[in-house]
Amino acid sequence: MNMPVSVSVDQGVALIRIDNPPVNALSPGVIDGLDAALDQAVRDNSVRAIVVIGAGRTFIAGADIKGLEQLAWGSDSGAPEMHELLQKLEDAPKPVVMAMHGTALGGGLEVAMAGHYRVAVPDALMGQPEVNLGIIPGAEGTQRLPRLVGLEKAIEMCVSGKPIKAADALNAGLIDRIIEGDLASGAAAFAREMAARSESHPKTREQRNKLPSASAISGMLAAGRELARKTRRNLDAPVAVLDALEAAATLPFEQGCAREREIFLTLAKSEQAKALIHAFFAERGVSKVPGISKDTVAASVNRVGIVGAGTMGGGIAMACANAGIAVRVTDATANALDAGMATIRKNYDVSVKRGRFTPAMVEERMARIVPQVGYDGFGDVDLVIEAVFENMALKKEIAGFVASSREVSQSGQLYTTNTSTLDIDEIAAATGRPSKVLGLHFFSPANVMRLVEIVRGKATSPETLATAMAFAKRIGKVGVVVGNCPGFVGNRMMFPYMYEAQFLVEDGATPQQVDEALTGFGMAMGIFAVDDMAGLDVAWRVRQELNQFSDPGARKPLVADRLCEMGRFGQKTGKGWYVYGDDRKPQPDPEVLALIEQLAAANGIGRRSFTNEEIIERTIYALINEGARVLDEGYALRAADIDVIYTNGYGFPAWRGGPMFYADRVGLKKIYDRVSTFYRELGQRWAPAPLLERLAKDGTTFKEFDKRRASSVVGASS
Ligand code: 3H9
Repeated sequence: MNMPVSVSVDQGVALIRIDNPPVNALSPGVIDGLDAALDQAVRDNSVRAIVVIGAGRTFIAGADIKGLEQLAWGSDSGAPEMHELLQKLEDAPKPVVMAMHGTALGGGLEVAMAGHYRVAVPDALMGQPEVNLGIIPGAEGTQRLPRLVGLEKAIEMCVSGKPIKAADALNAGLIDRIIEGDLASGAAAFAREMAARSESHPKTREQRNKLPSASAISGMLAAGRELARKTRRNLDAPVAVLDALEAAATLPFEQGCAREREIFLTLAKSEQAKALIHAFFAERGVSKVPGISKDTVAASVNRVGIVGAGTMGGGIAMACANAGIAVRVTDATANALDAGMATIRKNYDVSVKRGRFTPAMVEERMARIVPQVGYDGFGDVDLVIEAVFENMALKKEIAGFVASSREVSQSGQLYTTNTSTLDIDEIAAATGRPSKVLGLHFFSPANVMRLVEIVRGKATSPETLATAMAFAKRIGKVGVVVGNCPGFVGNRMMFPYMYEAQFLVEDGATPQQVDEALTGFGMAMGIFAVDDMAGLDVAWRVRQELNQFSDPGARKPLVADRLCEMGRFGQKTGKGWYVYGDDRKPQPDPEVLALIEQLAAANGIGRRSFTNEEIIERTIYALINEGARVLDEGYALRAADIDVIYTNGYGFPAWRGGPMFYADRVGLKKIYDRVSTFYRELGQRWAPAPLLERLAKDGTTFKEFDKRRASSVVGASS
């Protein structure tokens, strides 16, 4: 059996190497192995100094989140107990140097902080990301970090969960030296130097000089709590971590550790931890797609051609340029191109103002984007992304032209379309090489939003799919493979949700009340504010293109079309469901409220008031019911994939895990019962999804369904 921790001794330095792929997580074997290795190194008289290093691509990326998942669901064996190990490291009679590369995160950084010294390669990242999993550091990180970097910096790191780079870590006092070149030998040399310099070595727990004075503590904590509330809305852990940091600044070390442990254990079993850990694994799970294995050859994508310099095309161009990919952007006229490039420039300027990029980084990125009328040079690109507006005839014309013309295309080239709703197979057929075609559905703003739906057509080859998945990853996106149905997964589910919200206002709620109920639930934005931002004309065009209300018996929303006929397209026209002033904040518009009442009266709709709970049930349950259909029909591979789509592309709160995880937590029986009641009261559109009915009656969950379906094929029914 491979031991996860090994020791080798060279010229008086014991090198303790942790080798627990893929990320050297602190499994029980690693913790025990470290403990034994440390004993061995201390006992060995030939050893003067000790270096702890990670094998493979990283130092320790944290506690084993699988263990934390068990803890969240009730098994106490999942909570690593590291107090003894950390104390032993700190009390070691020989200098212990932690040598970091890759990522030293969570428990990884906590181990590192118990060493006497820390060194790192220039591109190493260090952080306490626990709050992103709904917990706080549980291995004394909240007690040692402020002792090394000061309370203010520790607050910033623990609340944001964002890792810092080696240079920042050196400045802050988290590490002692940056090692250029080979880390193991550089760290060993440093260790020898420290052994020769002194008999005693700094113990982090004994340091107090970086902790603030008693009078400064409360101001820092108040600012930290404000930061947590503002930047980590609805999350419990970023607020709770302040209590542990307060203990670090005000209590002796051991008492501070006890306080941290208490908070950690409470949060580790919370609903938010369950949901966020689910979200973590769900996001990693999307790369597991039947038919795609390590052996499926993904072509590398170094040059991209984008058709359309509008909002989507421009955002996609930025996402590519940010990842070092050369981009050609074409549009029909020089004016359209100029406008598109001006928007890209404006967006980059905002990034400079916010400190995300330096002006030099922006120039580098701008230089990667070549605007052009016509298709010169498209013959050399590896991947084409068509991003023109949602019109099938136009999309087919472009697909036919680009894919069949010798000058602008080559046989290995992938052709993709950024349609948000239209039939990929119809577009693929127009190219004459459908195996190289798929949908890449980006979300606006495409340079910011992490989600891309990768739409597999019926002829898409495994290699094409693998290339698209690798490309999405390269440009920093979460690519979720979905099947080809109108609206794919995300938008198909959004339609019933959006229309239910519109029926609710016809029935007596107001757009503002619905939006407030939704943001109160945790959605990043209310659906009416989302509609106004996306442009009401977009959904209007989709309604026509997909002929969404062709069934004469179906209830049709009355207001949205009328708003469009009035030229109220949302934010871009200053008016939509709301009215917008210079601050772009939505304000209720009496004209819209009057219109809603008038249309309801003219159509014999009785109006009444709604509680927020009813609003949530009518909207979120509509989303879940359609999600169950999408899943059952095979357009989504897993319920967890739907969760990834909704938390990354539609503002669904990750701390609720996503709509399907949320449904599991509410209980599918309860959801099914409500859906059935709505079906009786409100009609056909609420027909319970067969899968929801089956799972509810079996007393099981979407999570269980995912486990059972591991070998299904996405898009099987498309
Ligand atoms: C913690 O430390 C609590 C402490 O305070 C102590 C408490 C007592 N555990 O993301 P990738 C797997 S909380 C188990 O695709 P990348 C991951 O599932 C923890 N598994 O790679 C995937 O598996 P698979 C604090 C883990 O290169 C594979 O590794 N630490 C863990 O894009 C590759 O992952 C964090 O929150 C783990 N800790 O990114 C760090 N980490 O191949 C969480 C990864 O089967 N991890 N896996 O799907 C990350 O942020 C990223 O994984 C990392 C690498 C940046 C490390």
